[in-house]
Amino acid sequence: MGEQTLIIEKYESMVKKMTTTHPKFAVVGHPNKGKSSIVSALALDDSVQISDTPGTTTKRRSFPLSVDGKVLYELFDTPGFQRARRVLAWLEKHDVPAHKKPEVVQAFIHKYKEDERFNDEIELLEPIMEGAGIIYVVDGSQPYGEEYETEMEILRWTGQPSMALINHIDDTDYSEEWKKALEQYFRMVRTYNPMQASIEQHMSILESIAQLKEEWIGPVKASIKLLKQYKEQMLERSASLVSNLVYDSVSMVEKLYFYTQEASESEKEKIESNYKDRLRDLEVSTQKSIEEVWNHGHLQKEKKVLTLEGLDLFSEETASVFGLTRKELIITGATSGAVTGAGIDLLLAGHTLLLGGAIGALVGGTGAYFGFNELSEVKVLGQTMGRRYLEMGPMENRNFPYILLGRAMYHTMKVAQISHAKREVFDIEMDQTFKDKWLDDTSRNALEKYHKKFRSEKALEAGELKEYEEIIKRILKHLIDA
Ligand SMILES: Nc1nc2c(ncn2[C@@H]2O[C@H](COP(=O)(O)OP(=O)(O)O)[C@@H](O)[C@H]2O)c(=O)[nH]1
Ligand SMILES: [Mg+2]
Repeated sequence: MGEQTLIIEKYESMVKKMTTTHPKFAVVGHPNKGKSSIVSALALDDSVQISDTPGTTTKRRSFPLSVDGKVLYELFDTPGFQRARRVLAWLEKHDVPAHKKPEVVQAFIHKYKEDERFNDEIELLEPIMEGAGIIYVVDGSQPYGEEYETEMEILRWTGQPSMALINHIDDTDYSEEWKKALEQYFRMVRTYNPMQASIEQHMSILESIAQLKEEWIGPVKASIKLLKQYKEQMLERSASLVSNLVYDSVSMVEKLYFYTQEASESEKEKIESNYKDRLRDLEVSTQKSIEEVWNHGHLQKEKKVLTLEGLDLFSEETASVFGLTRKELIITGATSGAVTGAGIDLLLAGHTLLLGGAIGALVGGTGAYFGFNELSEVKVLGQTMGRRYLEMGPMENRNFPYILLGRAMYHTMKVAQISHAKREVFDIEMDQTFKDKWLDDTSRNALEKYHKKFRSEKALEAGELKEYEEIIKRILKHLIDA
């Protein structure tokens, strides 16, 4: 795997490194049709200004996508057309042959550059006349209308290679009429939804874009290759973060010194709450790092939308959504040798016995089960007076690593799939069947061996965490690509 890192940089800091050869695209169209959303999705950049208010963008802004400081391509977010009729009327006053039309557009820019009235048109035409390909964005959920022809006609005057993207702001579909009209002006017409944009869709749009200009085929193909590597890299980094989270949490040991004869109840409560807080902090910081890996740093800063804060790590509801049910927990115990003798008889006797009181009897008797709130015993350690301490950890609850993993997998999957164009609050609708999607018997058996090692207080052998990471990566890949 290559060591390239993909960096989203501000235009100002990129300027020096930019060559003039990379492909450039100006995303243009009517106000409020999703231009900025498309730029955000294609540049993997969640800092693009997206707004319900038409006319939010008044200056064009550049969003280069770069790997290792080398720009793959550059997108321009532009203001929407405002005075298309006036502009076209001016252009049409010049009766010139087709190959001279771009010069007339240049002349228009030159003449009205300082004129406030044409600010938006100048801002959008300039990058095009400097060589950017045109991506014309329309909203396929609104009917087609002749007023768009003025804009499309102006774009034709520029002589630059162009394509149209049909976006759908809501569910109504007028794309058939749009296609018929757009095909008269653009060689390529594609449908693209910036809100659902997956990396696959992204690559497929890039494939089309490459066709616009022969000299772009090479660089765009190279971009596609790098983006694939980049996605693999994001997956690897996520798997590594998740693995470390589980290892650090399960093996964590919290100590609390006390200086009296016996530890007080409040000291026992204190160590338990310290222990839980550290586990929660670990989870929160891992989530944050994963969001950064997938370039969702801004979303996190503006609104805490991607965390799973509503669902406490230690609640029973969380356990049932992300981890195992009591029944499954006992089965895990059995496969890892924790439930023996009478426990196994009960287990084999059939499901009904595992319900209600039988569970209490079974788990109480064997000691294999800790309630969701019981994580690890508080031990009193230390011999010399005045240096005694309470100790909690490593994690003895066998259910816990699965809960933690389930939450981490769910969070990573959502972060990996959310489009960079999304701005509204991200809804973590709990799906009671989520655990079935990631945890089958094979994975559980593969994982259990490592969880046992993590809580054993023995040092890990070389490569052991890496093996665990591979299993996590495989599961994550499956979830994200599904
Ligand atoms: N549901 C939905 N909303 C969209 C979509 N594209 C854009 N929007 C919304 O439409 C509004 C205008 O989008 P924006 O990208 O700022 O349009 P621009 O003015 O053309 O740059 C914003 O509120 C977006 O969130 C889409 O595909 N689906
Ligand atoms: Mg905009």
